[in-house]
Amino acid sequence: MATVRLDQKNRALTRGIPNTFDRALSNFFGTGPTDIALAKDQHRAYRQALLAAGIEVTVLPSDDNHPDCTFVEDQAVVIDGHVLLPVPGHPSRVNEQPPISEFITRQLTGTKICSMHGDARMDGGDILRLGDLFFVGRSSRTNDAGIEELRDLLTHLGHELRVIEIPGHALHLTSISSTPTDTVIIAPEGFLPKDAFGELPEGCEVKWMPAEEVYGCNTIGLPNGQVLLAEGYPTVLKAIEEMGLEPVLLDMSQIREADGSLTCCSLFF
Ligand code: CIR
Repeated sequence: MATVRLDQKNRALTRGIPNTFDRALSNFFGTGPTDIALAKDQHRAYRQALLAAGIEVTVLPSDDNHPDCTFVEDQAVVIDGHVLLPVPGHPSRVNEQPPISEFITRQLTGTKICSMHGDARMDGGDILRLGDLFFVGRSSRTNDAGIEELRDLLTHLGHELRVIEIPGHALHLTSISSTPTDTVIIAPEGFLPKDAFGELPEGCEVKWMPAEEVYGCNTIGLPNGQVLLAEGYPTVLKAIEEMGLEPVLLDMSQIREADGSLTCCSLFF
């Protein structure tokens, strides 16, 4: 989701919360969801917010064999209608991909679908797009071989890719940054060096937020001027309001317990 520009956000794929969600991987923001019914309600509210903003939302059935299956962002990289199917960086997540790739392939007929091979590993959550400039996190889930496969696709499309080192106490690049518009990155202090994103195109900027609001830095900007935000991060909320955008606050507490942020739960295509 972090790989499409605002004007490309028309349709979103989501996937329900499985009954095994309490077994989702949880090593960063959370220690594991404890209330699956509440997680399902929070996911429903998330889908509703996208629908209310005029996005066409598809919900794939969840899969109890894959506790992390809700986090569809990691499973496919859609860039300008092209699709890269990564090999997910955690072995337990590899078999989540087939229903997602089948759906995307059916929807985007006639487009180029590339699959990663060999030792390449990548989670879609490590990619961030600012207009036509791309960033990728080198993380515990995304390795150099994966980054080179992404670079091949972006070079073919004429886009620049910059690599950012993700510190060991963060999961993905999108766990610690997002682009609520095509010209602004928001990121927490203390996770990345101040020059991590390099020199940005004219009119673009990074807005730094307090470290304790790291989870709130993952936002979803929408074409209608709304921005989905997690509840409980006042500095991020104020920054979004000061940008003249309309915040839509969502309770993400149980999804956060599984280290999932807002962008992780959808794949725009
Ligand atoms: C995982 O560890 O893979 C999941 N529990 C959370 C994935 C979150 N996805 C994302 O940041 N793009």
